[in-house]
Amino acid sequence: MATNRTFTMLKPDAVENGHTGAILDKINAAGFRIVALKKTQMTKANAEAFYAVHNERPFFGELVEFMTRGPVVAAILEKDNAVDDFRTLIGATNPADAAEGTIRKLYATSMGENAVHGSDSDENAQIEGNFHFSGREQF
Ligand code: RTP
Ligand code: MG
Repeated sequence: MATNRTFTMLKPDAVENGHTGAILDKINAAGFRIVALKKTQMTKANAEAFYAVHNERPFFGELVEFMTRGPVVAAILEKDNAVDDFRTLIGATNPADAAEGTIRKLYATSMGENAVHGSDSDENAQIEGNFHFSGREQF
């Protein structure tokens, strides 16, 4: 299986609740290599652009409000089959449906405030990684 990259953000709920270290430990233990990492706060314009694919959805305003209310921890991760394996590690969007042991099962509070983002395709992983990190910040 090819080594490739995914992009993640630990969302404001996870950072506020003090779960940054525990979630990074789980990501490390699952075999992902950290290519880039930073704590940052998105502006409204950043969040609207990042989640533009959802701009017609009823939850869009709430999502932008949530994602900008405090800092996130953004990272590019590398591993064999990174996109799919990372989505397995984080679990279903709604923590009530997430498998035992997944990051969302352990740390998410609701469907909206679900602790962590994971890219849904190789193409989006590249777009999202480059949204947050310059070439000189990726190793
Ligand atoms: P993500 O993009 O953050 O990794 O999450 P996902 O693929 O599992 O879910 P997606 O459908 O892409 O939705 C993006 C984020 O929007 C919020 N959401 N809220 N209240 C709701 O019904 C609702 N539905 C989605 C969540 O924060 C979700 O992760
Ligand atoms: Mg998504």
